[in-house]
Amino acid sequence: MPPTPPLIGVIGKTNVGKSTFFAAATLIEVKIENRPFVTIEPNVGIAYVRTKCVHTELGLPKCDARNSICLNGVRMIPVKLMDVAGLIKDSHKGRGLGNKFMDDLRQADVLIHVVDISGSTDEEGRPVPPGTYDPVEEVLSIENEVNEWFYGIISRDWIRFARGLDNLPWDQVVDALTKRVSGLSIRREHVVAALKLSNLELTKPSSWREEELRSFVIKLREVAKPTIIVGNKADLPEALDNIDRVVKALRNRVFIPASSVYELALRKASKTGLIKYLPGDQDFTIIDESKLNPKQKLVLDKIRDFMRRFGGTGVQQALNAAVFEVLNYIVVYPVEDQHRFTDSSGNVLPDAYLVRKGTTAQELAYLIHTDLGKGFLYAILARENKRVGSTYELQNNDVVKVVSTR
Ligand SMILES: Nc1nc2c(ncn2[C@@H]2O[C@H](COP(=O)(O)OP(=O)(O)O)[C@@H](O)[C@H]2O)c(=O)[nH]1
Ligand SMILES: [Mg+2]
Repeated sequence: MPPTPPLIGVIGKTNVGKSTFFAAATLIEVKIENRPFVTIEPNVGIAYVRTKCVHTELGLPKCDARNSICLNGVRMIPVKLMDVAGLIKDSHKGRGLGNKFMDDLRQADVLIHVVDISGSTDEEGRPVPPGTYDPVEEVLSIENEVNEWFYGIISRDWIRFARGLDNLPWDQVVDALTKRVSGLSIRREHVVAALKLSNLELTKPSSWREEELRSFVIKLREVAKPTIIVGNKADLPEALDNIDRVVKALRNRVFIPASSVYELALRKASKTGLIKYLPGDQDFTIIDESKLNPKQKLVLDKIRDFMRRFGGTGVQQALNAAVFEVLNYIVVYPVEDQHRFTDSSGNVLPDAYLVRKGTTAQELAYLIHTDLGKGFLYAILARENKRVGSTYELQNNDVVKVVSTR
């Protein structure tokens, strides 16, 4: 089975622009024919990460993208995006929303935390004059909410659970912990990392004090649901000071200033043919000046100023950062014919797979087809025309043919 695309959860306070971000990120002019997955829930949509299509590097005039889209050499690869119900302070205590929040959140691989960088929504998510509310406070208090949700779930009936582990060897302790959190899409490697980060390796869970359990839960949340921060509404003048402050206060975090309304406007204008713009471009071109009314011109000028300052609107940059920087995914292109870079029907580079860094040639073979994985002999890197074995770790933009007994 082809790789499951990563699921990005958009979280944040009410009224910060989550739905606008979601609408912008999921609006694209070309639809994929052969959809790798369907939308099952209303708040889940398809967004795309942007990469340079490898066909340009290979000197080919074009490709026949099938599981993704190639627009003038820009390969847009689908990912799932979820607009998670809004959080406010203390919502883990049952204020505002029920368990829907956690039901959504547990499925996510990575989180985009949208904050109102203009400071125009208070801690309850009510509109206030820009510059009133402190976005640093917002980041910390909402993350604390998420941590409290996790703590609430994991700590339930903890003492009895922990005592049951007392006589088990360490490996089985880790297995039991993994099982306990598996409903939150947390994997064994996350548990192992969190135990290490909280200095609780080889200790008896029944001996942990509350603060140790808390520390474990927070580290677990950090590694299993890594989070980038999007400073939305960066188009408002009050945002500038706040951006500096957030960057200073949260130095080691991935932070991207953005304007979701600008990105939405650009994608709409591109769809109706007013401008030429691909998501993530640093600029756009007006197709026919005479078709624009004065108001549209003014808006586009403002958007252009913003993009010059920030290198884009920030929306596509955030999606890319979540998948490539935080989750460490790479792109690989499976082919059948390593000389023509095609599948068996002659389509050039039809599929671009998003896989975790560290994925091996044989694991890729399994993703293409179970039989291909079982009968794996070797793989050929098409660009280098080089043979590699089953444990070869794939590199970004590898074009790979698998040779198998089946
Ligand atoms: N200035 C500005 N306003 C925005 C931006 N994104 C969203 N908004 C506005 O913020 C309000 C709340 O947006 P919405 O997407 O519904 O927020 P949600 O409650 O987090 O889903 C709406 O009035 C949006 O038009 C942005 O990038 N810039
Ligand atoms: Mg919303």
